[in-house]
Formats: sequence, C-alpha cells, structure tokens
Amino acid sequence: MKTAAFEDWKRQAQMAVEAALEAWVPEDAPAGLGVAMRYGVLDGGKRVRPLLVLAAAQATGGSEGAAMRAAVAVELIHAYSLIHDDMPCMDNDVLRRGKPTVHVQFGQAQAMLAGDAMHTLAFELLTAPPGQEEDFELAPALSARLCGLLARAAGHTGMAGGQAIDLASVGKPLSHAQLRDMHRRKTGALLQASVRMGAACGRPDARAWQALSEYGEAIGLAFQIVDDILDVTQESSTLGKTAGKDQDSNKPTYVTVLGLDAARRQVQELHAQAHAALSGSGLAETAMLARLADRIVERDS
Ligand code: GRG
Repeated sequence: MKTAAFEDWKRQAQMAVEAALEAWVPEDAPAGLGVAMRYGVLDGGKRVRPLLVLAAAQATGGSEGAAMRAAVAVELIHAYSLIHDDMPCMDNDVLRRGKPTVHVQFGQAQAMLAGDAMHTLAFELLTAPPGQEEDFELAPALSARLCGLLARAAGHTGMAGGQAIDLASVGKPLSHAQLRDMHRRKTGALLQASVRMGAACGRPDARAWQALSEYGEAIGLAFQIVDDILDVTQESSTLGKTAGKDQDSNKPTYVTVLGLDAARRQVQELHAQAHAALSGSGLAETAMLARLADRIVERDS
C-alpha cells in the first residue's frame, strides 16, 4: 500500500466521520448543552478509533453505513471520556485538542452533562436513528452486538474500571503487570472494541475474529505506552494537551516503571504482534489496518 493511497483513504474517512458527527450531534439540545457537546467532539482529534472501525469493516466486507454508525458511536464515547477525565475531580486539565477544555469553556456542570449526553447518544445511534431512518442500516442482531461490545469496553471491565485504577494509583508503585492491566482497560479496551465493532459489521470467520481481536489488543496497549512516552518527550503545543502531566501528578507510567528504552521496546514488540496477527488473519484487505498500526506507534501527538 502506497503512503499516498493510505493518506487519501484516511483523509476521506476523517471527513466522512466529521460530517456524520456534524449531522448527528444536535446543536439544539436544551440550554446550551448541544453547543457544549459539539465543542467537545467536533473539529479536533485524530479520529483513530473511527478509522479503526472503518478499516476493520473494510477488511471483513462490512457495510459502510453500519460501520459509520459504529465509528461515530465509539468516537462519542471517547470524547465523553476526555471531557470527564479533564474535569477538576479527575485529571484537572485546561487544554485538550489545542483548545480550552469543556469545563473551562462551559463550566463543570455543563461539561458533566455534555459527557453524559454523548455517552447515551452513542448507544442511541447504535439502536435508533435520531430522525434519519433512511440511512439506518443496523439489523437488530448487529445493533445488539455493537452495543454489547461498546458497553463492555466503556464500563467497569474496561475504560471506567481502568480510570478508577488510574485515580487510585497516584503516588503508588505499580508492578509492570498491574500497569499493563490498567492501560489495557483504560485505553486499550476501547481501541480493541473499535476493531471488533468494525469486524462485527462484516463477515469475519472465527480465525479472522480472533486475529483482529489480537491486533486490537496489541495496538490498544501500544497506543497507551506511546502516550506515556510522548508525555515526557513532546511539548504541549505538539500534543494539544498539557505535556509532563503524568510526572506532575505522580502517576505510574511505562516510562516510570520500565524506563524510556524498555517502554520503546515494548511498543516495537506490540507493533510486531499486531502485524503478525494481521498476517495470520486469512483476510486479504488488511492494508489500512496495517498502516494504522504503524501510525499508532510512530505518532508524535
Ligand atoms: C472518564 C470514564 C472515564 C475515562 C477516562 C480516556 C481516559 C479514561 C482518560 C484520558 C486520559 C488520557 C489522555 C489517556 C491517554 C490515552 C488517550 C485516551 C489519549 C487521548 O486519545 P487520542 O490521542 O486523542 O486518540 P484525540 O484527541 O486525538 O482523539
């Protein structure tokens, strides 16, 4: 796959996701809530999770309409988690996606509600169309499957559970195994769910499903280790969020627990595992997933 072809695909997919978010996140939600929701999710972010959904659906022959629903749903969950994570009761951050965080812009109560409303809108999109019946392409069984995958990844077994461990770990030493478990839940689960949700829109056999799950697990963990590395190696202006935050808040990370070189080696190992999983998947169209794995480990923001 030529770089230009991947870049082309990525740009088109990002534009399509932006347009779907524009259409489905309501500006007219009451009392300024819609404005806060749109501020939190539109016009910013790399859209890694939607790209994974769309690439996995493409690899398994999934319908584009169904995959777009899943892509937008997963981005809404991600964006809600960032809004809540940035609030003073959690990470207390003022900069996200190069802009003031949602609670800085709209106040804490509105930020909490914007996150809540985006969380539920994600599941609304997977189960019923907000007034756009004509493009609703999810059969009931697929709808239920996508909801289950997303709920498990976002809830206590995944992201929310990982965040609870994260908050409870400030200033505490964690073993490598405990840190890996926290990262897999907090960040990895939603990235793996993105791949699985895309695959669920297609027709993967058991071998392909297993391979894509392994791919998702590897890139999910790699993504968070890269995040730990970038926190100490990049500037806030490149990241679009506050650099050096983990260190300042005394959080255990792959860099503090293993050191920078070993953290980088872990990323390389996981990258190789992701590619090996794709090679063993029996799927022909995995080029986009392969390039996304490369980008996840090479990224600088
Ligand atoms: C509030 C339930 C709850 C969970 C929050 C996602 C999360 C859990 C915390 C965010 C803290 C954080 C910055 C983790 C690092 C990994 C991560 C999710 C980075 C942000 O994702 P990107 O880089 O962001 O994909 P963009 O802005 O590009 O979408």
